[in-house]
Amino acid sequence: MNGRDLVRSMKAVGSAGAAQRLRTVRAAWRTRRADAAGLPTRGAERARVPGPVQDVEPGPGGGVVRFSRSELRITVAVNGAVFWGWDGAGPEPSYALAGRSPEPDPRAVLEPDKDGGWRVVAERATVVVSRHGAVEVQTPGGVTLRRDLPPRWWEPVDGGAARWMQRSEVSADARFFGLGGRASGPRLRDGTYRLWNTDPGHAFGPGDDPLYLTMPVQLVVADAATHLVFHDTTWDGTVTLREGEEGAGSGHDRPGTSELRMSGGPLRCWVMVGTPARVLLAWASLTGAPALPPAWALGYQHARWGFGSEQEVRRIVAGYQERDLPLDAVHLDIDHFDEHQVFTVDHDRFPKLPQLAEDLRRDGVRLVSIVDPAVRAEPGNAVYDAGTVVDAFVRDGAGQVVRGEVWPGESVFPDFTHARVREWWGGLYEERLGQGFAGFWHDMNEPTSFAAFGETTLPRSARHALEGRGGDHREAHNVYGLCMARAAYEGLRDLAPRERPFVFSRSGWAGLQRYGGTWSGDVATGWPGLRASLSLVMGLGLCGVPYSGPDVGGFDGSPSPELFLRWFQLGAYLPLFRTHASLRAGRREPWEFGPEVLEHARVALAERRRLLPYFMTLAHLARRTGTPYVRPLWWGIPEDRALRDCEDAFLLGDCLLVAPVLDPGADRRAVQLPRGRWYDTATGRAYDGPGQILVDAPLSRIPVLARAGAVLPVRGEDGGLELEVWAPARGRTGGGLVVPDAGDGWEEPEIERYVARWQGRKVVVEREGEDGVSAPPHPVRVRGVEER
Ligand code: NBV
Repeated sequence: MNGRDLVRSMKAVGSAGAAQRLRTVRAAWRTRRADAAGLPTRGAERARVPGPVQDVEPGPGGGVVRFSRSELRITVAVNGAVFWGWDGAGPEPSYALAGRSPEPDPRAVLEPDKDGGWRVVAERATVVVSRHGAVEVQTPGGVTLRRDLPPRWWEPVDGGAARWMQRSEVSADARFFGLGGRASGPRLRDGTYRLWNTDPGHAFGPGDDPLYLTMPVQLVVADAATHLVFHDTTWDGTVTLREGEEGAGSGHDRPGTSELRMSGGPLRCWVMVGTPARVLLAWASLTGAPALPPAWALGYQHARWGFGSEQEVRRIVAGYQERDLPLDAVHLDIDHFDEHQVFTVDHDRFPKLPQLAEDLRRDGVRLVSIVDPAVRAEPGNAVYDAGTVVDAFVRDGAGQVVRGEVWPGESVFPDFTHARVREWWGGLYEERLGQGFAGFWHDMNEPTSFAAFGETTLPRSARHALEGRGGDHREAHNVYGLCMARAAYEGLRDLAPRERPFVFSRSGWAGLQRYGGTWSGDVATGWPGLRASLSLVMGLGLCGVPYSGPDVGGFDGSPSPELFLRWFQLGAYLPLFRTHASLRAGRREPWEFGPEVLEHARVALAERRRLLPYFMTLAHLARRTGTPYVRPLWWGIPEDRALRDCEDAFLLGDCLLVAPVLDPGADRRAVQLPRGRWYDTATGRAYDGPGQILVDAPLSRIPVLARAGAVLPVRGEDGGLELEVWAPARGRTGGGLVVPDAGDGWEEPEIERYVARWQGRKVVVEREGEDGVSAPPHPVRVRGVEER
């Protein structure tokens, strides 16, 4: 947060502003002093490269290759993922991994390669190590996907963390995606991206980097194959990407490059090779299955910073009800806390919160609570007192509890990298459950601590438990939000074992999906912000975090009716569909933008509700396969170059292609179609891909196309499940999966599998089971036959 932004947000908190501003100056000085005393000074450094190969030691799944000044450990795991670590680094400990690292694949062996190098041949990839420590990943057919040049370290002469650099080349046609939530993607253009979770301190647009949730995960899509590379290091760093060029200078290809520079931490990585689906499956098997949200969290949710009082919440909810607009959850922001203190309630403005929750619940509306990690440092604050007793708060190098400045004033920060602290914090959600909250929204957990100058986070020298290993904030910063999410998730599993926890978190790291999802944070109101929303959701999905969505309408200011509507229409097709805005922003209720917007928003809401069983099925499939609900158009056909470059549309599951309107004044738009037949769901008109088409996009709707042959579960008018079937192309068959979910709980529903085919002039749908085919147990509606 820079000075101007700080002043702006201070204004937002009102009269506390002046005193708080002073405290942010004090906090900044304290950080500076703590770091001066607690961090090693950067003195002389010695550069190092691996040097020439000396010998090897084969081991399970690969082995160790020794160089004169380093050693490289390579292991191919049973899930097909390849691990390698320099300087003896192994896969554990790791905050990203879901459990122990996967077993080595006994079939993979280290064997000599040409020119004194070595290689490990595995089923899905071959890893070739050169004599000087370059590491190449090849497809089983021998095409090079990635070539890492020998790494380089700079070691402080008087000890301490070495910084390092890893330069890699990818094929000239490759495109980069990932690196967590990036506003300028999803295709990552040439530039430098920082790996340090950061609250930008103002409403952000596509030019802002980094944001709240970064991770060193690159998904690289190329003709020969897709690969995901994960550098398992939590420290601060940068990635500089440069796309390659085919037929550059004198007809030769110029490879794409990635240069990773880290300020510390182990140099180790995982690589997965295959189709996008296989790669994400391997990634989920490594870092954990995405948590399954309760069904209501796939509905429509409404939030606001500054709802003010119980009456206002009731008024807003009544506004939805009177207009017959579906609403599934309302979120309460920090203003419902007593003076912004986490796990408290302002009883003047919210005197009967459990009653409010119960009344809303009766109408099918859940309450969600914001949870900030910063605890007001004041004896008498119950969380502070209890946390002090269990020694929960982060200390500095001299052993003093670190104090920062956040919404509740001078604050302390739980050290979520300690199991005991997580357990204590997880137990605090009991108070929230008692108030009637059903879901949790983690904010400010980069972590953010206001500062008049310098970084708006904890001092880098602050000490953390790091699961008993001990270390400082340089290492713990990026996993702070991840560990907080873990604390909540595990606490909620204990406190309400029959319900699926619903947690979404602003910050996080690789593996966040195990505990919940995320959202855009404070995306700027404006057309660029709308585009950034989609970029974030797609990019995060490709990093294994499938549940997310933006602040529909943007966080600040007031969107034009048109912008609000277009955002709302996009949001209706994203996993987290939530309107939200800042204290000072204009309203975001759909009726605040005039009757026309209201009617069109109503259609979007109805469609979202109708698609709920489909969203639920996608959530189950994400959990089982790691495949995100929202996928780039190239998902099934990564070799289609035109799709690879298309960023303004997406696939929602296998069945739908959604083409949001991202520009003002549009009443039609171009859509890049993947191969096969697609129906415009509004008109029933069929189009054959691949190719570009122009479709109508009147203010009343955004174009949504259905894949020929698709079978998708929808909610019928009576609330029951129905199958919507889109006629396969003649001579072809189609099908789809349905996971009938009970809405909450842990029961494993059986996946239903359907096939659709032509029988004479009719399309028939059958359920395929273990003992043959049968008629579907749900009503079927076939579309795309008569309309053509
Ligand atoms: O808690 C207030 C806001 C919240 O509404 C928003 O969604 C978060 O991203 N919060 C940030 C803190 C204040 C930001 C200026």
